[in-house]
Amino acid sequence: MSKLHPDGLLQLRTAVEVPAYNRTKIGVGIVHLGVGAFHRAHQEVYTDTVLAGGSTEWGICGVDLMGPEVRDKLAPQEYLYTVATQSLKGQSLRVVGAMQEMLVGPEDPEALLVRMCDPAIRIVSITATEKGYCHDPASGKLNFDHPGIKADLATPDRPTTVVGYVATALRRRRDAGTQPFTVMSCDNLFQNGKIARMAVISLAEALDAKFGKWVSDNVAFPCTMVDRITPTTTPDDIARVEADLGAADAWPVVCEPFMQWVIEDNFPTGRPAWEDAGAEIVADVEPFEYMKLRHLNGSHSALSYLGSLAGYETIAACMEDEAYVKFMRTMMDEEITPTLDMPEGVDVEAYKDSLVERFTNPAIKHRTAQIAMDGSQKLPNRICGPVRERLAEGRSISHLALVVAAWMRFVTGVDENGKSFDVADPIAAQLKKIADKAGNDPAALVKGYLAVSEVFGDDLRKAWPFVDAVTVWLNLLYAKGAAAAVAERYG
Ligand code: CS2
Repeated sequence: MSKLHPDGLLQLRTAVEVPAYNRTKIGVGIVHLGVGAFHRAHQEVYTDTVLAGGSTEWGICGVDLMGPEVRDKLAPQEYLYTVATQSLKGQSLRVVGAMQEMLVGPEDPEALLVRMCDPAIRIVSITATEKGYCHDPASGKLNFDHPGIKADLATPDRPTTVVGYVATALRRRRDAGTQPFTVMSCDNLFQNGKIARMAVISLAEALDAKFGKWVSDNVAFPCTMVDRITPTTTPDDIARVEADLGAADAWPVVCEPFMQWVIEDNFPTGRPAWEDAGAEIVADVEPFEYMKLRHLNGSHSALSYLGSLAGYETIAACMEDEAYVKFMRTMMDEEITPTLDMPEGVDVEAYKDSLVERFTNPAIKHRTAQIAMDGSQKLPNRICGPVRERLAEGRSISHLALVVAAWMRFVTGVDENGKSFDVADPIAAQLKKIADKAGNDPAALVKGYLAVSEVFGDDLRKAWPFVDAVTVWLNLLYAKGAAAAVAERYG
């Protein structure tokens, strides 16, 4: 089988969509930090459509800040790769050509800084996951004890973090008299632009107060809401894509058909016409962020912990359990939707129906273990926010408390059969220590975990209705196991 390559596009199967534009005429206008599967299934696809519409200045330089793996796979393909959209009808394939080049941060930080300082670069976009902003999720402040931030303060010209690269590149651009780029976060963080802004300004100020002020006065950090379910690519996916593509793609991405992108219109130095590709450009992204983060990502986290405990490997497997679906829907209806204030014309009921449908798609093997990762970073946005707001109004938080109890049961690192497993979380060691101290005593576990202030702030451990509800649920999870506990209350 030949390999995916620009010279072989005409030999691909006829049903495959390929870049309908001359890639050699495209200039690079965007540096994207974090070329994970999600970015390649989302922003690259929108940008590819804009390029197919005739734009020539918005090619993407993809950056991996972890290591060379993705670059080494994509470079021989001249950065072409396949997006395989999976539905009940099978898969449809599209070869995306927006990525023009790739750089690997740790391999040559200076080369990346030079690229970021090129005046042609007008946008630096980011998908670094929640933990990539090196902040304390509960307080929303930059964590100056973070090893990456400490390193970037000590040697700013050899950055390691997203925050460090953006700050140093902006400082060099200011010193060279080049206009700053716009910084666009595309992560699942509430007010992601504001978090990115806070992180970059905090580091900039610590480096030099005047520079911090300059960033604050001159750099735009639009907020965005991004959505497309994109599981990690597996060897099976690679084989299936190869069979239908008619060429071997070393690193395709698989995703659901649905995609959505809501972007705050705040790009003083220009942007691609992403609206031509279906993005919604709005003055205020906040209501859309709430709607998506709390309903979709909140439900995802809920199912990932309860599902992992019950041995359900994927979200689609969770959706085969009627009690789990009932729980998800009840939590959204009773405790999440009432926290939203949506603009007129947005049909939240239809949105929730579509979520149930999307999660049920059996062609998407989205592993509960993947979503369960980094819960300490995800819970504050997804679950603790609505809990806090509802407590302040004296409203019920019972379903949300089950998510917190399931997270606590999960991060003990011992499954329902007594088998130990590794918890993937930046504070896994701290979480394990708490579990070791508390043993299997639910009340002691609740007390220990609620004291983790980066997740629960300093207030939730004192909110008695919440503490009690979590304790009742954790007792039930230990007594019956997750599947039976959910069946008992929602079956
Ligand atoms: C998921 C998200 O892994 C997770 O935490 O909830 O990646 C989710 O699939 C995306 O936000 C969907 O747009």
